[in-house]
Amino acid sequence: MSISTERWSISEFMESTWSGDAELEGLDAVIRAIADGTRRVHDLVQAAALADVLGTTGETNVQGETVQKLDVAGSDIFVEVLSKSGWVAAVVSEEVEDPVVSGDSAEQNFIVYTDPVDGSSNIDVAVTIGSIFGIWRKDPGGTISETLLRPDREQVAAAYVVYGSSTVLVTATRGGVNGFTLDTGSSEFILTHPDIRFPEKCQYYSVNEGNFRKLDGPTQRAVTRLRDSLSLRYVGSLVADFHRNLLKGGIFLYPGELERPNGKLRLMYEANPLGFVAEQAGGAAYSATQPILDIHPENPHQRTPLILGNKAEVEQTVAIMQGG
Ligand code: P6P
Repeated sequence: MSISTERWSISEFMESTWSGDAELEGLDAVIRAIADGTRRVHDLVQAAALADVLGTTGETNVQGETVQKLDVAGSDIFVEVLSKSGWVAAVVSEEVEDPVVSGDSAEQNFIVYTDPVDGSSNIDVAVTIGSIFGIWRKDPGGTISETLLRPDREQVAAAYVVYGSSTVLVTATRGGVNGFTLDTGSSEFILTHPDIRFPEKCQYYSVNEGNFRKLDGPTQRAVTRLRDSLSLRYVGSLVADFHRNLLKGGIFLYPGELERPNGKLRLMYEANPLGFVAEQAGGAAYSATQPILDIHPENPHQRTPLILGNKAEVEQTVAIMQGG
């Protein structure tokens, strides 16, 4: 059933909004590739047990984490569609230790970092999961390997997908943040959330309260302050928690712990892309000490603490965490 024919498709939106902006040249091809991959992952997520994508492969990935069948399927799909887009020089996936290089022609000048299926273990219990993409331009003066670790602030765009009660693809450029809902009847992504901005009011905080005892004193004080003033919403799926907080107002934290000072989440394909989206939507994203986008990466899979959401709430929380 086609839900709406009155709203822009993602292609119509990109043609109307991005064409003519030299900084975005070719980005539409990358987003179309992500949309194509998302349709395929959406089908797997919906089929789940029927497509034999539940459970683990029995292997561990380069991070030493248990690999879910959907992790591998999603990574294979997004690496394939991005590599075939004609505009991507290399893809770095959480599931693949080394970058997948697809070519170094003049047109292939994007580098894409992706967490292809974030929160994948939730698929076994039919809970919302997501895909995350950070998009940089290759440095024209350097080789691909030399320019893989782009400074975070040089990110050209970011995108994420939330596979929930509906499948929503959210794109962010310096021109703004826009959400597109998959119309399963027509397989089109329809503009349903134009110009997304964080609401003024921060309603929710999202943190794993079960880790409270692992936190240092200032961080415990910061979490206690949030607990005393906001409602707790924690799915255990970063994209689900971030998307709700972006639309309804909220702050997400995965802080460093006494035994794990850099926390759990990845800089290049979780914190950076969502930090880019947050900043373009009027929010903020910090590690324990600085804006996420000010971090100069040292390796593609490095971890970082992440405090992400309404700007005022994030800045106040980080100030307390720093002993303020
Ligand atoms: P915990 C999912 O495994 C994930 O990487 C993120 O999507 C999520 O925010 C976080 O880990 C949840 O971690 O330790 O609270 O289960």
